[in-house]
Amino acid sequence: MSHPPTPRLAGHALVEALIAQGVDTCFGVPGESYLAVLDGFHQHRERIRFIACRQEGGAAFMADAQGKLGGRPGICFVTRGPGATNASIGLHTAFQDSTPMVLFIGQVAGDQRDREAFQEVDYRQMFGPGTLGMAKWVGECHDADRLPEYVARAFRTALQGRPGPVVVVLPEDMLTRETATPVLPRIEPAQAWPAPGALRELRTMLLAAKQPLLIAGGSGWDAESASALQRFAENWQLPVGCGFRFQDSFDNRHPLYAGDVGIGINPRLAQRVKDADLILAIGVRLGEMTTGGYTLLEAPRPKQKLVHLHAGPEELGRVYAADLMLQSSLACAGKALETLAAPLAVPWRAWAEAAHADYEANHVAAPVAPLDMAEVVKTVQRLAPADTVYTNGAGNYSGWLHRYLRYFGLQHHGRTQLAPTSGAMGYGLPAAVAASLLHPGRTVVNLAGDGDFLMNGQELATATGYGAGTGEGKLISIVVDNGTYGTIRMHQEREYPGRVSGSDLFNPDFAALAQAYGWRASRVDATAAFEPAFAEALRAGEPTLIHLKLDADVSTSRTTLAAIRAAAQARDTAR
Ligand SMILES: Cc1ncc(C[n+]2csc(CCOP(=O)(O)OP(=O)(O)O)c2C)c(N)n1
Repeated sequence: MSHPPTPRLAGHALVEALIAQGVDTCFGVPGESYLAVLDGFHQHRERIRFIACRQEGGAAFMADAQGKLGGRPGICFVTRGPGATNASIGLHTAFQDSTPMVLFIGQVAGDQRDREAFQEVDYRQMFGPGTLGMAKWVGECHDADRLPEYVARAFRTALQGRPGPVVVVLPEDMLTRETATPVLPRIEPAQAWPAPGALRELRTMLLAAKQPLLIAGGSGWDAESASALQRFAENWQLPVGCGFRFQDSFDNRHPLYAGDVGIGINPRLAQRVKDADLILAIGVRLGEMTTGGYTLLEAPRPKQKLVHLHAGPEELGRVYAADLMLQSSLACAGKALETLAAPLAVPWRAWAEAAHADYEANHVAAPVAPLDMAEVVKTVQRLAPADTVYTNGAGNYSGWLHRYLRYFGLQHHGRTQLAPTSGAMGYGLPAAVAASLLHPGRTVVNLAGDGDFLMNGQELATATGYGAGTGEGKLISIVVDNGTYGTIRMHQEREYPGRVSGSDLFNPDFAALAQAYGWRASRVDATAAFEPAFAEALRAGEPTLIHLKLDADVSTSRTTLAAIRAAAQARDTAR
């Protein structure tokens, strides 16, 4: 019979509960509201580490990256009011990405509650499920003996159904109480399998289809289920697209791959989505970015027949009245789908081949001088190891990555695309730092815009401080400096041509800035200089920033600001 632990601080018990859940790394910014937890990290420093970040937004993005990479909740600790408000961007991002994550927030002592005490905020109001889109659950633990129960519930809620972020609020006086409470065992989420009747119906719909298209995505896949999904696609010869910023859900090198269904979608794929007679949306949310603003699939009743498989019942039918809805964990989905017996031949072979040919044709780019971003991305992929993790935030620069990088499918190296479907600027650098610290043997490449980068540039210090990118795996940040919030400038030229307002940027010397943080750095103005700079970064013993100077007129992988402005002016003159 095991004996209950000897009494220890609740803050220590909390750290022990995390260790029992398999956590070995937490991200955060310290605060006086949870000193007892920090003391717990000291107590158990052989088994768990606390990475001190430079801003809670960066810390929360790191936890999101941890959740995406490991499939278990990423862990972030922040202090009350100012810390929690800074961290909120990571919570929102994790919610939109369905990333399992637990945000622990230090709280004012119980006997000070509801006085608007120093930095007091009511997190159930602020982040509660009623806020829609911030957290799946907010718990506030007032009883030290019940801390393991709260941790277990937090992990279960973050993982089960549609994964997502949860918040656990920790009143300061609770954390300093003594407790002999035992920790609870590691949580494994209950898995939902698609119902057999629904699978039979799906087979009937497939047999009746002429031009089907599968769109894969979402969070909760494992390698086995991702392989099984590929076999399902192969058995039925289904062309496969990937949802916005879930481009690693299906192997982009596969002859059935059709491209990504996101911002900057290949226009031929957009047309194919519209022309399909059956859409199988497997695991992916049918959000604004994956549906072309609810136009590729008309809301609420698309012209195409729609099958939607998702882990969360609340997502099924939220917008679209699908013809068939299947609730299933993604770890089960592929395995269930591959059991559907396919006919010997399908009538859509040419359709599937054309879909892949369109994808390949979209890789061919007209050369751009002096700096060709398509070549930059292709060079990165050619030189970087196959299991490289790629990260980005928001901005037009990400369009080159999305269009020209081939992601290899989850069964090969797990998640290799860390990118926010929420379009949160500032995500990429902290996500890259986290990936590098969690997987020191893997190379991590971040592509950032100049606006995007400086939203969390301070996390360069976290990387240096903890030795990221100094081992076998390299850490490389490529900053695309066009001197403008280019995405906004593009929209301005489209809506209000020639009237630039609020989108020009003053920039530091990014290379000098990185060097001041202890990074190596180089500056590249022309395509030919990129390959040697990147090759050097792959050999280096420290993390490297490559500062790219890009003409602001090179707006996207498809058009220029001048062309957008001219079209808008012609439109306005014709009015
Ligand atoms: C946190 C946040 N603030 C504002 C925005 C709105 N926004 C979207 S893209 C963008 C500009 C991005 O500029 P940059 O990083 O320089 O990339 P570029 O578009 O020039 O390639 C802005 C301001 C956002 N998505 N996220």
